[in-house]
Amino acid sequence: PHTSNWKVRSAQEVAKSLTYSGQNAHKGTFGHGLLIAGAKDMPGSASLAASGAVACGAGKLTVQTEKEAIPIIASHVPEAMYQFNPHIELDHSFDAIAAGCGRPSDDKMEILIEELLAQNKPVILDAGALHPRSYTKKKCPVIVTPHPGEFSWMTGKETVYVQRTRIAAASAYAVEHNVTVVLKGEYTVTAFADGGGYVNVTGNDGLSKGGSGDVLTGLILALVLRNKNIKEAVADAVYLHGHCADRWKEAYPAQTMRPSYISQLIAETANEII
Ligand code: NPW
Ligand code: AMP
Ligand code: MG
Repeated sequence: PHTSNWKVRSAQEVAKSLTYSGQNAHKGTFGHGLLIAGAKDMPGSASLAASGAVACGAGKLTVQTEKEAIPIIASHVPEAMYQFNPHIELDHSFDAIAAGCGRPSDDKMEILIEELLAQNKPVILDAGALHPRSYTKKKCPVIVTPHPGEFSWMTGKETVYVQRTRIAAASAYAVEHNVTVVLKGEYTVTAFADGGGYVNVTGNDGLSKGGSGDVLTGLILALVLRNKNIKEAVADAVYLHGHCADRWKEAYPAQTMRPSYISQLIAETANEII
């Protein structure tokens, strides 16, 4: 990759994104997100992602999940609307879509992904929505958010190799497939289709707990809804996610951090940056 196109996202840049607000705003101004996540054995993944999206400014949020999971998720995220019919009308009602947290990577998911890629609103793919695939029929901006294990599976390259070549590996995939890659883990790498990207310097081992990645998906969804500049939106979400954990670690042992705290810490940490 061209190193001149690679940067570290700064707090000042993130602040700009957080203070953006619409004049005469109403909930429609800030976009309607669709989150396809969670199942009866993993309702928490959807709760975590949906809480992240609401805490970070999604105007409206619909969660598509299994029927049995709805009351559980809704008890944590009353702001969201819920849908259990697996056939979703992907008309013009959604402004961005995130899929995969707490979902199996099966044939049903692949069929759904094909439909998602055929519409024109930004799509964020995580966990069960990640798969080795080409994106030849895609008509929309795509953001994939693998951890190194998932990226290894998507690319067929060993996890150790991925970790040794994080920037190069993420960048090569982003350029080849014309997508944005968020390769998670310490120093998360966000690679863009133009060969540039960001290395993130926030975050710590307090995030090394099941559920942290699900929250990140929600933050990305919210900021993509609020900011037309997808590159900025993704980099800002990654920054804020880590920043919340850094604030926690200043006051408490990292191991006491819980993924659900990220959404609660957004307000306080945003205030510091602004
Ligand atoms: P190892 O063996 O630990 O070293 P999976 P998942 C590797 C949902 N969740 N660096 C790891 O390696 C998610 O949304 C639901 C290197 C292992 O091989 C998903 O849908 C929750 N390697 C589903 O569960 C909370 C790394 O990847 C493999 C790595 C499965 O997601 C939890 C594990 O990956 C969870 O979020 C790194 N930094 N990170 C809920 N409350 O409902 C990972 N690996 O098999 O995809 O398992 O990430 O837990
Ligand atoms: P997932 O594996 O999908 O749950 O995602 C884990 C999230 O936590 C990603 O955003 C990682 O970047 C973040 N994370 C986990 N461990 C660390 C760490 N040691 N330092 C920084 N970020 C981390
Ligand atoms: Mg994950």
